[in-house]
This record gives sequence, structure tokens and C-alpha cells, in this order.
Amino acid sequence: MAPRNDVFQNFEEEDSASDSSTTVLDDVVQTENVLRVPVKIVWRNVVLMGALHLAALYSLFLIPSCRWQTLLFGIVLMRLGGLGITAGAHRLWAHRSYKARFPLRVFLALIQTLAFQNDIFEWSRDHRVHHKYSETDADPHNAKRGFFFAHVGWLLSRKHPDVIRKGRSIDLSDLHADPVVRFQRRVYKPAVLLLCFIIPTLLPTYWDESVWNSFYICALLRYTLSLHATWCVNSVAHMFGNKPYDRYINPTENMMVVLGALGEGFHNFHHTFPSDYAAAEFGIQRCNTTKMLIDIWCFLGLAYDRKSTSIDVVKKRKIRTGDGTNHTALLYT
Ligand code: ST9
Ligand code: ZN
Ligand code: ZN
Repeated sequence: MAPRNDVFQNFEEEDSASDSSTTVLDDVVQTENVLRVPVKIVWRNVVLMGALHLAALYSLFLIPSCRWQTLLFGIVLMRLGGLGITAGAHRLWAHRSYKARFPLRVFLALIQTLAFQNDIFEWSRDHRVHHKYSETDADPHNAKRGFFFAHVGWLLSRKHPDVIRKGRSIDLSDLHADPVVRFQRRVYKPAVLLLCFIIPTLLPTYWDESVWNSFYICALLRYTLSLHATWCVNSVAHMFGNKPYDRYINPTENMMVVLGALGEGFHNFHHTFPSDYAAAEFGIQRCNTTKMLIDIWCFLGLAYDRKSTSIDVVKKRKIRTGDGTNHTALLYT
């Protein structure tokens, strides 16, 4: 097992009592201190995810009959939703790596809803658990359970009991205290219906696109592609790539993921220095679009208090625990 990431200082220490638990739960077998739990597939999610992917496949055939404005709109929606995840759910709410004023928080909550990846509270809770218990049973998308589980399988099955048990030790008081997070959680289902499906379907009719085309392209295909771009951080960037900052952990640097995920593929850096708002050593010169936008928001006074790691600390860490590589691999080698 990879050593636990010890730099996620905001969180309380692991509850060692639950680690050494000898309780045998119903249908849980304990072997060599590892709880083996039968996977409980959630068939409703399998059917919905399967249907979404079939619809996305069908959408590809509609592309030639679409107006160019529709395709452009689909791309804009995909990038906006992505930004709601990277700058909103991830760097602002899950990691508190910078602060955002109320209007920016509202904007980020709106575009995070457009991405339909669970509400901000649930997304951030699972992500904090992911960092604190990375690559263990308590990690919601534990990459040690294989590529498919880390990518999507974790959304198609019940959570391992450790995720919920150890997840309870995570401090979520800041999320409970944010009225934007509370409000979004309260209205999440109708808001998703409106922002992720209805608006993307109706707006393109303004430039005479058919409802059929816009539903498939701007709602379903756009949503499916943005899910995969995000999921690749959990799967690809936990398995393939180099490790310039910490060779003892699984997360990697992967430039393909960086490009698809608005600068989020510098995952070896991010797990080593999780509270850095850039989530990377580099900025826009390495396509870290999210960092660039946070910088612009700070310049405009919409955001402030960016946390970053000093160059000196990064250099020393590279020498001490890095794998000797300097550059993010463009492709897995
Ligand atoms: C989706 C999420 O896709 C993707 C997140 C990816 C994260 C990536 C991170 C990478 C870094 C950032 C990169 C960004 C890149 C972006 C690029 C963009 C271009 N702690 O969950 P339930 C408790 S979602 C503590 O139902 P089950 C809690 O009491 C896609 N407690 O567990 C909870 O109740 P509540 C759409 C926890 O029954 C209760 O347990 N969604 C924790 O095992 C039950 O929780 C879907 O497809 C915890 N961590 O069901 C599936 N967790 O919540 C939606 C739970 O009320 N999900 N508890 O407080 C589900 O259907 C279910 O959650 C399930 C598990 C079937 C997966
Ligand atoms: Zn993170
Ligand atoms: Zn990770």
C-alpha cells in the first residue's frame, strides 16, 4: 500500500481505532487487516449510465447535421461545466485553496450544477475522503481496485463501508457554513434538470437548431464527454504518467488529462501539495487554464487569498521523493 499522503494538513488525523477494527460485519470478511466486501452493483445506475452512453454514441452521427453554432455551444457548455468542477467544486470548495466572493461563488455553483457530478457538498466530501485515504478501501474511487472501478465503476456500486465510516471523520463545517453550498444542495435535482438538460436543449432553437439535435449534442453528448474528462483524473492520472514530486504515491502527471480537464492532470503535484490553488507547478505555459482564470478573478477582485507552495519547497521535495523526471509526460511512457 502506498504511504498515506501526509501533507493534507487541514484534515484531522486518521482514526486509528477503525483501522485496527476486528469487528466482523454482516457479509464482510476480514483478511489480513483488509476488509473484503462483496461489490453491490446498483443496477439503476448501470442502466442509466448505459443508456447515456448509447445516446452519446448516437449523438456522434448527428454531428454532421448540426449547425456550427450548436457545436460551438456544446463545447462552451462542456468547458463551463468543467470549470465549475475544477475552479469550483475542486479547488475552491473541496480544497479551500483560494477564497471567492459571493457573486463568483454563485456563478461557480451554477456552472458546477451544469456539470451534474453530484452537488458541491457531496462532491467535496468524497474528494476530501479521496485525498485523506487515497488508494485504500476508504477512497471512494480507489485506483487499486482497477482502472474501471476508478473511472466509473465506483458510481455503479454501493460504497465500501470504510468510505462512509472514515468519511465521517472529515471536517465539513466550512461546507455546512456556506449558504451557496447549502442552497445548491437543497434545489439540486430541479436545478440539474434546468441547467444540464433543459437550457442546453432549448437555447440552440434560437439559431434554428432542432430540439432533437440540441438535446443529443448539447445535453447528452456534452455531458458524457465531460464526465469522462473528469473520470480520467481518477483513473488515467492515478495509473499512467511520471511522478516528479513523489514516487511513493500512485497519482501521476499526465498531459493528456491536463488538456481534457482544464489543467487538472498534474495529479502527482496535486496529491503532494493538495492545498496549492494552481494544482500544479506550472501555469498557462502548460495549459493550466483553471489557474489562469483564478488569477484573472483575483485581479478583478472576485477572488483572493490564493494558497501556493514556494518554489524552494517544491524543489526540495522533488529531490527528496521525486522519480527524477522533470517534465509532465505528454503520453504515458
Ligand atoms: C460524478 C462524480 O461523475 C465525479 C467526481 C470525480 C472526482 C474527480 C476528482 C479529480 C480531481 C478534480 C479534477 C476535476 C476535473 C474536471 C474536468 C472537467 C472537464 N463521507 O453516496 P451514498 C454517507 S457523479 C462520509 O448514497 P451508497 C452519507 O450519510 C455523476 N459519509 O452511498 C450518505 O448520505 P447523504 C452522476 C458518506 O448507497 C450515505 O452515506 N452521479 C460518504 O453506497 C449514503 O451515501 C452518479 O452517476 C463520505 N464520503 O451509493 C451516481 N459517502 O449523501 C450518483 C456517503 O445523504 N451516486 N456517505 O449525506 C450514487 O448513485 C450513489 O452515491 C452510489 C453509492 C450508488 C455511487
Ligand atoms: Zn484534489
Ligand atoms: Zn486523486
